[in-house]
Amino acid sequence: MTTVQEPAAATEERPIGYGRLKRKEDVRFVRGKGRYTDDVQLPGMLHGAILRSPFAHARIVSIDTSAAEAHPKVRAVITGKTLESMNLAWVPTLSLDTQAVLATDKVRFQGQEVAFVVAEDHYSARDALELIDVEYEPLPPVIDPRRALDPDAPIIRDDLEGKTDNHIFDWESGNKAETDAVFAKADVVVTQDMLYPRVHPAPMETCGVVADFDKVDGKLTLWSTTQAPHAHRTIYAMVAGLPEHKIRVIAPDIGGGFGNKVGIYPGYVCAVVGSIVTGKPVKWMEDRSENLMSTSFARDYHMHGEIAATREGKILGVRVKVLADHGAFNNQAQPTKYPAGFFHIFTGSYDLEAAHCEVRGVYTNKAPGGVAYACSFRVTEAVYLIERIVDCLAAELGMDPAELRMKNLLRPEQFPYECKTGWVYDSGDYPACLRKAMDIAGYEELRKEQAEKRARGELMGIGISFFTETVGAGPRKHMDILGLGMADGCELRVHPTGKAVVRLSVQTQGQGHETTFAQIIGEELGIPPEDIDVVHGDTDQTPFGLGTYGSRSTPVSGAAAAVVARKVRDKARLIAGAMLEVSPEDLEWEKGRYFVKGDPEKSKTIQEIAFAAHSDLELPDGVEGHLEAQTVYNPPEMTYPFGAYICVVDVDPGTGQVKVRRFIAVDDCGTRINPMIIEGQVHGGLADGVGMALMEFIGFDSDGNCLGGSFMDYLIPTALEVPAWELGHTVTPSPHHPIGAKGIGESATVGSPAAVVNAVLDAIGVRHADMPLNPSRVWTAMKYGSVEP
Ligand code: MCN
Ligand code: CUM
Repeated sequence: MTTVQEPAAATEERPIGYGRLKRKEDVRFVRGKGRYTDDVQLPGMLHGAILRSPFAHARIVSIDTSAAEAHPKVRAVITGKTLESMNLAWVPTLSLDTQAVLATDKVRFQGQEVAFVVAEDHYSARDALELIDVEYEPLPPVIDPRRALDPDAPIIRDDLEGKTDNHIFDWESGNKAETDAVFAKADVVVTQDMLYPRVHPAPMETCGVVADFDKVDGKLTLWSTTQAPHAHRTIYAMVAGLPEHKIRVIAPDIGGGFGNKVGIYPGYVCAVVGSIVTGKPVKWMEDRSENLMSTSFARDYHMHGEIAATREGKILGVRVKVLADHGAFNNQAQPTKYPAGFFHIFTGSYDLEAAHCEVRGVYTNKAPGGVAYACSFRVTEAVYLIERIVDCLAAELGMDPAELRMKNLLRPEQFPYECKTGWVYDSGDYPACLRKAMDIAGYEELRKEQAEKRARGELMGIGISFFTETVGAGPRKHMDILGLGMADGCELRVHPTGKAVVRLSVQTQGQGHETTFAQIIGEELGIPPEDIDVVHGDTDQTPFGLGTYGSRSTPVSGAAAAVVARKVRDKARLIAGAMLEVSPEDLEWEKGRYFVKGDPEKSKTIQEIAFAAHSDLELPDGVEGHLEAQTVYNPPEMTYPFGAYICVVDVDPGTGQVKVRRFIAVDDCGTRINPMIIEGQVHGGLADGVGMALMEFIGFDSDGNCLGGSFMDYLIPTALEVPAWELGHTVTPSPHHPIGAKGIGESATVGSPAAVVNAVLDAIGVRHADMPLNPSRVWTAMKYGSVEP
């Protein structure tokens, strides 16, 4: 079993006891004993497979399933027609659009779901797909979002009544008039177009489900790769018309989510229908290409940025126009009121006078989605935009990019700080954070080295980015998903012997919640973390809450855990008073026990109190037996982690190959619960950032064929492409979070791409080139000074 390391003395590094506790869940993972959706085997279980569209845009003339139905091992073939009869052919999306489960009229992206085969085994189901005869009439596709609103563009969503174009939404934030005024008086205005290309979270485990509908008691049980079991259950209930208590969603172990597992995919609905139709459990697991081609992508933002400043380098304002490619159905996952996610935090970490953004969303013949891949709801795009354009400004002014940032960073005394688009940043010391990163990097020395190398014709680059994140969605008054407020429940029960079980509404996909949530409870109650069982990922066993994404687990559910533990502690005080025959007010808490003020020998440990709570002890009036509590935590505000990143690259002048030589990351996520887990989160996110900056890209040819449909084409970083990370941290607790913690899960993915790109462009002396900066694109940029998207 896990051994608990001695809680070290409280330091800046370790305000929460137990610190670098090894992960409890790894006991099963490192032994191959994890239990994932695909490990679920049920008696009589059948297997589903999906027939997908080869075309990006085509009318369906006919579907002939007779040969597939005649296959000896096939039990059912489901098409859009079958679903229409159940009113399930179209379902609502997380963005209040509709999405086809199986295409009825048209296919609208390559890889769209057309038919679902249920067979006795996985291979027969796949074989039978080839027996389905679909006649398509190809239509011209819309691939380039910049052409989507042309008068002659084909209409993708002719299923929507009265729809005569491919427009989805227009959204704006900030003050246009004030921003224009600031630009009019500025000495310097720099303008830059940039694309944050379409990328994919590509979790190790693809998406899937096992659906088991029990006809006798009418209960549907789903084992599924979901980041939000409770939200999924409610959505299934609303869509399928089943009562919630007749639906159980179980998220077993999950092999990475990164936002890919927030939504409900057509395959899940088909598996449910397959189980209802056949009366047997049905498993559906997608393969790698299906995952890359059809499930939630990320980014795809075409951004036009403008920055205004004085000649001395004081930033005055930022103005942005974004064209957002949302694919064929608007199935972006974000709080309802925010069609561009939290992009409007694009003013970043700087103290400026005015800002304004306009975001326009359009349909194209591509897979739907839009918010995934450790994005903090589009903060990734926002950070990239501001950190790129600040570098463009530095180049224009002939200023060092670190100096320009230092000059404009928010100062500690400005917190809480309301930015020009309305976000209220809770806490931070930005200059100290950047200075720390520069010290670790040896920034001034690096610049000297770079100058020497330049003189010899060697290309070395140094890139900086400073980011502000907003995580912890969110205050109910500001945000909801499909009308569900974003609060999280938590229940804590201390057993008679002082062991405990805590039930969470969030769901880990690898972030280590079974460990860190036990640490939070342990810190509050003095019960060792190994004595605390963390239950999550099963709607029949956990309280309602909206799940894990947007790095909200620590800010919201982590707060709930601290609050519920404090409730238990308050109750334990009353019981300890009865045990010690003193008034509860005369007791003082010290981690793990109550003692009588002025008489520390007279005390009761939390374990003794737990036993007494279940014993024949005479309890004071109004105090029920047992030691347990529950809570629902509605965050008063978002939390604002931040960080300073510095990347050092060498570029081969002959081939354009980029080598990331060093990467320094100083993060501040407030109070740190488990520094080891935080470092793991940061390492992973930095690798993501290097991947996006240099390698990852989902492209399409002019017919809409997806060019990133396998790991041969969609390149993800390995240990070979990344350096040994150099991490540092500062600690600025959140003033409104019970333990001062902010989220960390997406910080590095959000903050790092700009540092890498800034470094490469610094090396080759080009103002801007779009990601991914692979050798051919870097080479082209070196030769021609820019490179087409
Ligand atoms: N933590 C901590 N101290 C803090 C903040 C966090 O010790 N001050 C710990 C937490 O206790 C938790 C982990 O760090 O164990 C991440 O916490 P948090 O920042 O709250 O993020 P979430 O748990 O909500 O995770 C979601 C986030 C998102 S949205 C994506 S995307 C992403 C990420 O996590 N997906 C991941 N990191 C991932 N890591 C893995 N291994 N797999 C994924 O799918
Ligand atoms: Cu936007 S990816 Mo994470 O929030 O699951």
